[in-house]
Formats: sequence, structure tokens, C-alpha cells
Amino acid sequence: MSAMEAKARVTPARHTSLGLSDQDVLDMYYYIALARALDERMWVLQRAGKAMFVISGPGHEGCQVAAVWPMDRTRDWLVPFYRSIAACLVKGMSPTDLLLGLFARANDPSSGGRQMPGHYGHPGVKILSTSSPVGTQYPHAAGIAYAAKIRKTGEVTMTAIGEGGTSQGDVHEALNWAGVYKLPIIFVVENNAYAISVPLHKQVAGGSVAARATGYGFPGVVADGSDVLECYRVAKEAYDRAKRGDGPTLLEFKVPRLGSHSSDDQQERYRTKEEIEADRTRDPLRVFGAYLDGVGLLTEAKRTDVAARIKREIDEATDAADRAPSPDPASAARYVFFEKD
Ligand SMILES: Cc1ncc(C[n+]2csc(CCOP(=O)(O)OP(=O)(O)O)c2C)c(N)n1
Ligand SMILES: [Mg+2]
Repeated sequence: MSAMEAKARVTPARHTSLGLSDQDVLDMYYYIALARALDERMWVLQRAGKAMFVISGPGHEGCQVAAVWPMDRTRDWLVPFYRSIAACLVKGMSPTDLLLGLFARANDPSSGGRQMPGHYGHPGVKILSTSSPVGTQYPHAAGIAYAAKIRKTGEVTMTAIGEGGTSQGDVHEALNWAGVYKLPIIFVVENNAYAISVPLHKQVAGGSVAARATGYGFPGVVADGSDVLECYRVAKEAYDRAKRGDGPTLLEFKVPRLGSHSSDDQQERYRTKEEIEADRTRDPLRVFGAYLDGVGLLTEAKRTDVAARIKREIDEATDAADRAPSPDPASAARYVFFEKD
């Protein structure tokens, strides 16, 4: 036993004091690694000409898994954005569901192949379909939370956005409404310091998104998005608060941006090498993996097992989604115009 392992045995591990079991944290690691592997596969498929576009979330996975973890996966609502791959996986979408959207297949649960890739949704697991204009998910989510409050269902809603998107008017209307009606909602802001090529200081006056929550009458909390357990701690508090009927919380997670904005972008053109390298040291997959290693949970053998299982799952999902039929061209206008039965 190494000195570190020995220390971990005597001091209660951080996750244990947060009420998370060893299995919980290993499962969280699995989802972070699964989301990363799926993300990487999406880029390979796009570069191979199998998908027209990809937008994904490398670096955002840790806070997403942590944020959704306290939720009731069948009863609560998620209103995601285009980087929410890990959040959607934890909420109940499968890798195949997500790849059906990338390939625009007829049985894509998000939109039947009608949306651009990255517009996730799944009625079966209460994930609302994403709209393209950034910011609109916030009032949609506030509406769902308002309905839950009126109907007294006890459901909690979580929505997510980037820091740049918070400059949209829709976001402020949603925050205000949620504050006035003390809605059971969690507003997540995944702050990766860029909105495509536009840096934080040109998009967020005052520099802090979380500080704005105070003006709407509820707490705004900042957490390091590389620290999965800290993200879980603040997310659990926000969830319990919503459940108790005490109203909304805004969670600002500071995350590294490990890739370009999308497959139509090249971040090396507007970020320095040093900045990109510094982000890599904050990779939640590595940081959380090192934590689990330190407490003796993620041995080399276990890590190899997890990686092999994930590779198999992603390979199977890729094949299944690739084989699935495309929508019938005659149905292209379905859901756009009213159709008589
Ligand atoms: C209303 C609106 N304006 C512009 C866009 C184009 N657009 C898509 S994502 C994006 C950047 C958003 O940045 P941020 O909110 O920080 O999220 P990130 O992509 O960094 O995660 C922009 C400008 C859009 N989809 N909708
Ligand atoms: Mg951003």
C-alpha cells in the first residue's frame, strides 16, 4: 500500500463526506469518460465525412455529470444546450440516441433527423429538445418549472448555457421570472471563457455571471468545473433547495475549453498556445481520475476495464446509428405544417 493509499484509508475520503459511495464516484467517472469518448468519436465521424457538423463539450463533462447526479432521472426535467453530452447521458440518453442525431436518422429521438447535430432532446427521459437561438432554453426551462410549481408535482428542472449566452435578454427574463415565483429550477452556466472567439470580458460585463443572481433574489454560486466533487456539492445544495420550495439557484461552473467551438472553428487562431495548454491541466477527466487513483479506487486494471467497456459501447452505438435509416424525404415538412390525419 502506498503512503497516499494508506492516508486515504484513515482520513474519510472527500466523496464519502459528501454522501457519495465508492460505486457512485466510479459511476461518475465512467460517465465522464463515456462522454469524452463519444465526443471524440463524433469528431472522427465528422472528419470522415459521416456527419456535416459537430459541436461538443470536452472539458465540460465533469460539472455536467456532477450537476445531474442529484436529480431524479425519471421525474425531473433537463433543458440542455449543445455541449450537454455528459448531462444527457446521465439523464438517460444512450450513446446510440446521441449518434442518431449526429447522423440525422429517422429514429433520432431529438428531432427525427430534422435538427442540426447537437440539438439534444428525448421525450422518454424528460429532456426538452434544444432550440438553436442561444438563451431560449432558459425561459423554456422556467416555464416547465412554473408548471411543476402550479401542478405541485415536486419535479425539479435544470437548464444549462454558456457564459456568452447569458448576454441574451431571454436569460434575464427567465432569471427574473424564476426569482419572482421562487421556481424549483437550477440555472447552470458552463463558463469556458469564450463565446466562439469572443472572450469573456467582451460578453459578460462585470466579469461574473453568478453575481447577477443576487439581483434576481436568489443565490449565485461559483465552482471550479475541474473539481467534480465540489460541483456535486453545490449542485446537491441547489437541488435540495429547489425540492424544499426555496426557489432557484444559479451555478456558474468555470470549465476549461479543450477543443474548438465546433467543427467550423479553429481556436489556435485566437487563443495562445500557452492558454490552450493551461486548460489541458484542468481536464476534469484527468483531475477526477487522479483523485480516484489517490483514494485507491481507480487502479490501472480498473481504468483499462472501463476504457475497454466504453470502447465496445461506442463501437456498437456507432454501428447501430450508422445502419439506421434516414428519414423519408417526403416527410421533410412534417412538424412544420399542420397535417390532417
Ligand atoms: C441568439 C443566437 N446568437 C448567436 C448564435 C450563434 N452562436 C451559437 S453558440 C454561440 C456562442 C455561445 O457561447 P457561450 O454561450 O459562451 O457557450 P459556449 O459555446 O462557449 O459553450 C453563438 C454566438 C446563436 N445560436 N443564437
Ligand atoms: Mg463560452
